[in-house]
Amino acid sequence: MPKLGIAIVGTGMIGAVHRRAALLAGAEIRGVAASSPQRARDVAQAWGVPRAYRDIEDVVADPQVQVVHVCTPNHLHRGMAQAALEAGKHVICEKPLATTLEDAQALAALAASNALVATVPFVYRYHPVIREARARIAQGELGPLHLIHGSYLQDWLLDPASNNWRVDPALGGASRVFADIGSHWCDLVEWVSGERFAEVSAAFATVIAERSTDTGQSFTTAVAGGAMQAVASEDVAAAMFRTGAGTLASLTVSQVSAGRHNRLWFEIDGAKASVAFNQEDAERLWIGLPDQREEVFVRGPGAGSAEQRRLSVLPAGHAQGYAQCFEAFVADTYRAIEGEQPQGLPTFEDGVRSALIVDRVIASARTRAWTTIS
Ligand code: SOE
Repeated sequence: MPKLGIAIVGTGMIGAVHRRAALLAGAEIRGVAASSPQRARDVAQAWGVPRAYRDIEDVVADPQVQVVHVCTPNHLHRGMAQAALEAGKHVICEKPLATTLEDAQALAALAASNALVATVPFVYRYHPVIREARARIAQGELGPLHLIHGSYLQDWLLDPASNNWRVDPALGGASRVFADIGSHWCDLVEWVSGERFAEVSAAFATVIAERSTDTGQSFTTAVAGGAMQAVASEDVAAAMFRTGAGTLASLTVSQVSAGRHNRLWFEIDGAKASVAFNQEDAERLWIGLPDQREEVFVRGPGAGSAEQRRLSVLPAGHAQGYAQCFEAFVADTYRAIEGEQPQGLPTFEDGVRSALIVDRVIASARTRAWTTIS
């Protein structure tokens, strides 16, 4: 079978992650587009790919490209993804799918009407123990749910000398920490628990009032001693949710929590058992049981649910993590393009769901009131 031809638009940290996953999934990278034609030429040379596209029009005019990976700052997602879909290309678009609910809805409608595969990398769904947790909850092992709680904490913006395009609402959108990482937690917890948030009460805080004016190329950039500017997006957020089934949930999100690099954590407590997951220790699923008993399910190809075993590509003890999640997500997207129906593939519909939650979280934080989600 001929290789899928792909283009990567946006060549920062996440563009490089897409590149690696695409190559491992057997695609041929036809070319790249970047923040300037010169950067596109530099990256094309460094990556050894044939084309350095001028802009998105140049990308979508390439008949060899069947899939466009949109890895740009958030405010460009709508225009890039729309151009690709209108040209009949399949799309993987980074999250958040768009900076407004209306834009996300328009993209999902376009993908559906053109019958194209369009996916969003909610990649934490691809940790094998996440599949295990979902299977156990679906089989009723937890019983009716009592409580969902957790946090997603990072520290890469702790230093006021750190800045990034995500901090600027004109580039990242009206919410930063919630749209950037709270969105992952909500997608994951709704998908694992099988329950959907119906209402929310949220609050935002900006705890670092000023940051360096230098936004750098990478999300780890910190520039000491430079000029400072006011911050207009939230560093931390807290949200309470109630699901349609009536289960209460709470979430704390931060990008300024020292020592927490990428700690997405949740616990789901049911009448018969609890499960807990920590993305920084992603090989293990904690299972709490009555009578002071507890168990740990360890990732591996030999046990557990079919999806857990499918995604366990290494023997137990040979740690899998973020990179393998991304690889599995991209490979499943390409399988869907070939006509398969991989389980749990996050699509533009999930991107719309996420945009709806973010929209209602922002509304609740602004009005200081409980707000209906669906
Ligand atoms: C930065 O907060 C970031 O790279 C997010 O944008 C990703 O979605 C998350 O997976 C890791 O952290």
